[in-house]
Amino acid sequence: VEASIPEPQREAWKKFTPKPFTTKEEFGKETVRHIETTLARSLWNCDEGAAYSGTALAFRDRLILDWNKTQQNQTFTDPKRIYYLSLEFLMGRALDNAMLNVGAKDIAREGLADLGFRMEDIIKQEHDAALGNGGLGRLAACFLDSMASLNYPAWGYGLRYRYGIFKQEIVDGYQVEVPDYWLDFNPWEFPRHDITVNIQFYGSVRKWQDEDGKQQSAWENGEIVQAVAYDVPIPGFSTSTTNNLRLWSSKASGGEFDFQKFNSGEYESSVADQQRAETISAVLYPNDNLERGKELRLKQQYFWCAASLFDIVRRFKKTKRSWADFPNQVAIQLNDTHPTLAIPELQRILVDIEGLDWDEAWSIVTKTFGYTNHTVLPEALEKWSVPLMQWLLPRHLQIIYDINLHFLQFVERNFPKDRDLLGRVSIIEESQPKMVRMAYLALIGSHKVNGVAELHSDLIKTTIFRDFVSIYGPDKFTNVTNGITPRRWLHQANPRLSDLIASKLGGHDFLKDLTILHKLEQYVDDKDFRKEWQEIKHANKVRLAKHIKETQGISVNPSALFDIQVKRIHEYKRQQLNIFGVIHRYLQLKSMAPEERKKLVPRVVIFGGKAAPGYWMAKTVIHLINKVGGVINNDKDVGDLLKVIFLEDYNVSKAEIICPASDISEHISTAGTEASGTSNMKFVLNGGLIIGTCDGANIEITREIGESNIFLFGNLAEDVEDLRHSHLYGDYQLDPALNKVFDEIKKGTFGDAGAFTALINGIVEHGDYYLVSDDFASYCKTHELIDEAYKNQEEWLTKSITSVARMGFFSSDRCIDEYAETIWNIEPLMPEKE
Ligand code: CR6
Repeated sequence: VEASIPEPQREAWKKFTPKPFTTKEEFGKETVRHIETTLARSLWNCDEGAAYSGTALAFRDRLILDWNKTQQNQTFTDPKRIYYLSLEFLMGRALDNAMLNVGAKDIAREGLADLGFRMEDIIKQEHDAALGNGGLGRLAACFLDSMASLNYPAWGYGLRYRYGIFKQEIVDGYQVEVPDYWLDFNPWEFPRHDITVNIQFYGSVRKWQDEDGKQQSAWENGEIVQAVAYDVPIPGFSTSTTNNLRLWSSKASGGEFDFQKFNSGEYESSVADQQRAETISAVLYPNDNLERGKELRLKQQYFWCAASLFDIVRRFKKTKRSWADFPNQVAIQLNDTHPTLAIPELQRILVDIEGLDWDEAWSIVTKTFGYTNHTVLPEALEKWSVPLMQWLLPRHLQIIYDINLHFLQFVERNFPKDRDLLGRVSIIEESQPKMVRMAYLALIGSHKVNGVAELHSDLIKTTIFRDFVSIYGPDKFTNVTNGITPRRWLHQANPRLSDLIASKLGGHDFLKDLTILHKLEQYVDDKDFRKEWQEIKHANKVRLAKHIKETQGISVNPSALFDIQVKRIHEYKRQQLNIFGVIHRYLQLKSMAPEERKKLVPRVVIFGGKAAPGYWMAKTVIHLINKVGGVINNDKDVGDLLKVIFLEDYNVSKAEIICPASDISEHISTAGTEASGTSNMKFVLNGGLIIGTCDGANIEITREIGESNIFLFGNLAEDVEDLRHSHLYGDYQLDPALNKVFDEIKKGTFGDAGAFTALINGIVEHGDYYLVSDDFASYCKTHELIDEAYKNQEEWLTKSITSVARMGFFSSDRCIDEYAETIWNIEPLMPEKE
């Protein structure tokens, strides 16, 4: 690689290179310089917002110095890199994370204090980067943190949405969506106007035979949209490795076409073209676990895949290696099926543009890609209509048909005479209209397919991908159980607990090797340690109670049992089971004599989560929770014994306050539906116990922490299908306690009963698909056990400490190391020594 500064001048360059601040004075100087010059503010008008901006810019400068070195080191060493393609990155706030990862939070705190600001207030000024829906997007963010912390040469590729996930407001108990315009001031991104890619849509395919009689194809006459790169530095924890997250933004190409329009007086329509182009990256689709086949979504997917692959191929070509070397230099992980078009796109680049033979190209493609499946829910499996794809991406559709042909021929050779099998595994579903099954394409185009928890990885092999196990054998399938980054979810969210643990384990090394936590078990009987542990939990509950007071105006008692369910609202996650359980508790409480009530354990039941804007049933559940809260919270008979809170606008920064504050959290999906869940890990790592079904990662959490430290209930995944069948064809018996709950709702106790008819009928009339009634009795019983257990605070505390000590497995570092070894075949690249 040629350096742009010639050898003799490099000394001067090095002399002028800025040095990162190391003292509070240097930090203060940098911050004030940014406030005065970059922001054009002065000491007369520096509010907390400006102080945040100045601090963020000072840290950005620091990150970018490390970022430059990391990228340079990668360019010179040219190791195999991993490219993580995800349509969602739910990053949350960046400042606190940057300060902790570079280890300069204390310096900044003192520096800010000298200027008259409190760190806590400054951190709160930042708007969350909320480019994701839920677990899948947050997983991608945890993975970026781990890949940088472990020094893997890794890139994230995504879309730079102008609007992230909507802001949720609750008005009269209903969810209202407000746009999330988050880019007003974003110091964490670097626009790269020099890094652009032209992306084609529509058009036609021209075919011809070249001089050697070889069939050639070219995709022509389409409409061009430009992709512009925005780079976001991702600092590793306690290492100078700073990786890159590249987000693409769409822009009108501004080519001759527009120019012609301009000149011919079609000013308006040329501006309209521009707006249409910018629409591609305008908004994140707000569905979690649901796909709806919208044209704009397919455009987003192709736009992002094509730009990312162009970038990856361009980088590879600079090294002048042979194409056969591509899979030795490049690993691409598909986060769900959203980036599946990258498979036909790479095949197109290799065959149509680079002139490789089909088979040679296909062998490169399949060695390059890995595919992670995140759900077995049928409504979430992506399918795109063939006519739509024919119209938008004509050449890709041909390539997909050719991939399918080769694949089906292979299947036929190995399973002659099994016509049904061919129909079942075909990438093309023979429906009206025909559909492209993206999960099958992703699977066929990858060398490894993984699920995200053991049960889930087993389930995909026996359900949606069953036939493919017969075809390819079991080795193509593997499991990588999800994990979370302990930096954000322990150290940042719960600094006191992190420090207490560090005081026993001789420092914060456990943040880089979470298995070290097991040494905590030695201290489970240490009196002072236990006292401190309990105090920290209480302080975190006080912090959340304060937040509830500030945002909802409701006072809750921090000594009550905090029972929390925060996640997207979805029927399969069963917030309805929870709220029905709350009503059941309320009815019991009301029926007790006042003397009896005094023996009860006071509870605060906290809900939070967004419903997809078009998901009526989920919105009804939010409505019911709010109505129930309105009645119970104002009932004099109840007082402090039961409170029901719906926290508005659940997001990453709120999760950082919520997760450390639970006594119990709820992970109660119908068995076999939640692929993994990751908030279960966050709550347990912060010393909360959980109530859960035998689903997703709950099963492995139980195995690690021990059955006596978790409250499991409900039917098992293996029995779900039979139960559903019996609801429809047997004689169906509604749980009697649940029936009483329904009667109460129908009486109008919680407002207009008609509003909740569909919710009740889904269970009573339409087969109770999610087994709410089947699990109701064991759910309520288990909550009684929780009340009993909570009365014994000493034992509860022992469970809390023991659980945390056994959570080492659930670090996303472990998870990333597993991907690196079993799927990506990549090694860390240590930063150069100073
Ligand atoms: N909705 C799963 O449902 C899992 C995450 C991350 C999900 C959830 O159980 O923890 O992915 N699936 O693997 C999809 O988004 C399709 C999710 O977040």
